[in-house]
Amino acid sequence: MQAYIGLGGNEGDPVSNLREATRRLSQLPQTQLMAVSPTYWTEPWGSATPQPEYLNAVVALTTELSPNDLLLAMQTIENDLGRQRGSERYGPRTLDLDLLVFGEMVMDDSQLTLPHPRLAERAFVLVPLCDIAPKLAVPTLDRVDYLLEALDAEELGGVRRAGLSISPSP
Ligand code: A4P
Ligand code: MG
Repeated sequence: MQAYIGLGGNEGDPVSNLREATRRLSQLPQTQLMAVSPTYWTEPWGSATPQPEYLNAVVALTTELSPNDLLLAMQTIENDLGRQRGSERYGPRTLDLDLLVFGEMVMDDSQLTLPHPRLAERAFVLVPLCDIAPKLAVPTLDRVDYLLEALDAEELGGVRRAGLSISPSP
């Protein structure tokens, strides 16, 4: 199955954390790394208290893992890279991995909602996703390039190309 994962971080050393997360994702069993987007510095979304900019990117995987097993593996990587789950919703974090799209899957259980519920509102997700999968039809929504076109200028303004590679070295 084709899976798209959003990576974000704004604490510690986000460049190194996103790089290490990409390397770890590429080494999961029954999984291949298919694409890595450019990185972007992005304004914090959704938080009332000031916090540093995020580094965001999106990767594409092909995997035989189930979506719930992939989510568990993603949470292990978050924890290993120093993620503390604080009380503040949308608060700062060393690494956040969100499962954006998993094939055609549409689901909503206590662990996992697919597609990711806030995907269509977020330039920090849609801009890098559009770099690697512009024509992807997001289940129940629309093509990625159309979703991005529908965002307003203010949301898009908070996202700028970082030019930092997080691809694992060959
Ligand atoms: N969960 C359900 N569906 C999913 C999914 N598709 N992918 C559950 C990942 N997790 C999913 O996540 C909370 C619970 O969501 C998990 O237990 C999982 O079972 P979490 O990572 O523990 O907590 P969180 O990330 O703090 O919460 P939340 O509400 O998921 O936050 P978001 O939506 O991930 O937002 N601003 C910028 N510029 N860039 C960012 O990357 N990220 C966030 C986090 C806020 N603001 C940001 C950014
Ligand atoms: Mg999250």
